[in-house]
Amino acid sequence: MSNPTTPPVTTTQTGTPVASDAHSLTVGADGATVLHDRYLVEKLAQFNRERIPERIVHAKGGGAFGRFEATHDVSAYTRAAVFQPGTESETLLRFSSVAGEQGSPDTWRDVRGFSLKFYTTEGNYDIVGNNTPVFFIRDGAKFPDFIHSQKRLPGSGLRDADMQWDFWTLSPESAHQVTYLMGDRGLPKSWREMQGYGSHTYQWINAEGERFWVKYHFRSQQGDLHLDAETAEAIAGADADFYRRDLYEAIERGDHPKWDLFVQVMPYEDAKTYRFNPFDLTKVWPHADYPLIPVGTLTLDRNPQNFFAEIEQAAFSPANTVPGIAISPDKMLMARVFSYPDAQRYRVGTNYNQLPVNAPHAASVHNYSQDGAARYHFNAPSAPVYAPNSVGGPVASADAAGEGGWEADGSLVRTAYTLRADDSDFGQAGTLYRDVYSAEAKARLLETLSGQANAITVEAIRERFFQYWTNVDAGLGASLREAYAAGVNADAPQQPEADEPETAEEAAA
Ligand code: HDE
Repeated sequence: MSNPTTPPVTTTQTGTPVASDAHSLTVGADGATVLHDRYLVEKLAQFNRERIPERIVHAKGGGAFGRFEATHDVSAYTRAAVFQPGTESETLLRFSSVAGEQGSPDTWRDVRGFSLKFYTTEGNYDIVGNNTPVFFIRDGAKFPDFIHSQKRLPGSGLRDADMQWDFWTLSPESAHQVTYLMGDRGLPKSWREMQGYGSHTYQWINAEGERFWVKYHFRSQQGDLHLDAETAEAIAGADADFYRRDLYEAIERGDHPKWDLFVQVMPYEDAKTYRFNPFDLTKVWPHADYPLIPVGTLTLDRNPQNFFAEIEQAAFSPANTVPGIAISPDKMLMARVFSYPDAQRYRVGTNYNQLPVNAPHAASVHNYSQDGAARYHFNAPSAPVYAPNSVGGPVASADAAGEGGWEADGSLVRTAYTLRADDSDFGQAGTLYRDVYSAEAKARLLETLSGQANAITVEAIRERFFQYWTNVDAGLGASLREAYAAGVNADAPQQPEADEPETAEEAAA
């Protein structure tokens, strides 16, 4: 730091002192500005390039650094160093809303992102999940269409209930997640007071090479709390950055939020005969079949020093796995493994993984990749640029990689997952509504959905909306129809009785 009494001289980006912070170089005090004012040109050009494309989804967010401590022994299921008992790893967690743009209010109803990076000794491991255990669709091919329907109309630039419900009601696999979204999970009280999930099924591999299927659950020690719709709406107007501010201020005052990590573990062979497809991202695994097993605790204790460098440029990806952890045959997950690094090469740049926030902190990089825009780190000039080589360059190792996998065979087809006995689009949504939601939560859901019914303007979509909720729960569907009919009748203009006087003058006449 410089001494405040003698600040440094302002310089150009190449370190040359500049003559003025406030005056352009002009021909006389009142004359034209000249193009060779290199500092003016540099300053304005740099400013024009301050923004990078916002994330196409999850644009608005915030995050903090912390640590994960593995407190329990799950070595029977995974060899991953990060989950061996007693291990502590540095972490970065980013929270986000899905549909809103960078400046959108934090408290609009939405699913919330929960993106976690572990800087492990075996490379970076990312769990990029949400505050819900399921998702709206089960094939990545539908993702751009789904997101288009949640974002804005091409002409007016407005968000639109008709297209949201058109998509959802034509995609019945969305029912479980929409039941979460329209319920209390859609309006968390803060990022600190919500749960996190890996959502997908992942694979764990132990030191003996045995494989297991797992689901991640992060339980907030602060509780799982929500805002009521009216409060959320008021906050959206008063403080668009409500969640971002809450997290930042909590950490600044030393109130460090914590989550306990649990996993559900399914033996590898069970997946073949389980009563529904355990890789279908629209389903949860009942805890009665696969109970929660504790793994460790995550604590956030350090705010970023620079929001842009460390949060905006942070790149999370389900492709970032480590030895002992792999993906599963979930079509959504396989699409994501392509999509995230692709988005990040575009959004941040080819060498995004060299940035301090994305580079490994506890492992080192050895490979043959080179060059590309904004390359910062490079190999020693004596290092070979190709493999195989006979001069000591890095050599890949299947043992070190500890990759997972599964058996697969069949023709190339474009079709839905094979249906099993208990596979249904609406079953688990109905269970969530009937058996998990309290009476108060049910009442709040009914009110939210009644508002949605009113926001839909196309009759055929509204009819499908009623049918969709009837499929989730017949009673809920009937209550919604009733509430809507009552509202329509209440809103209908009241006709005065034909022969009743309308005004005092008429009455007197
Ligand atoms: Fe994402 N998603 N997603 N998503 N997603 C992105 O990645 C995508 C999905 C989630 O804090 C993007 O770098 C596809 C499920 C979070 O930086 C993009 C599919 C879940 C974040 C992308 C999904 C998520 C993202 C935007 C269907 C929860 C914020 C820019 C196959 C389990 C990450 C970027 C952060 C971000 C694509 C579905 C969560 C475009 C194609 C399911 C939390 O790559």
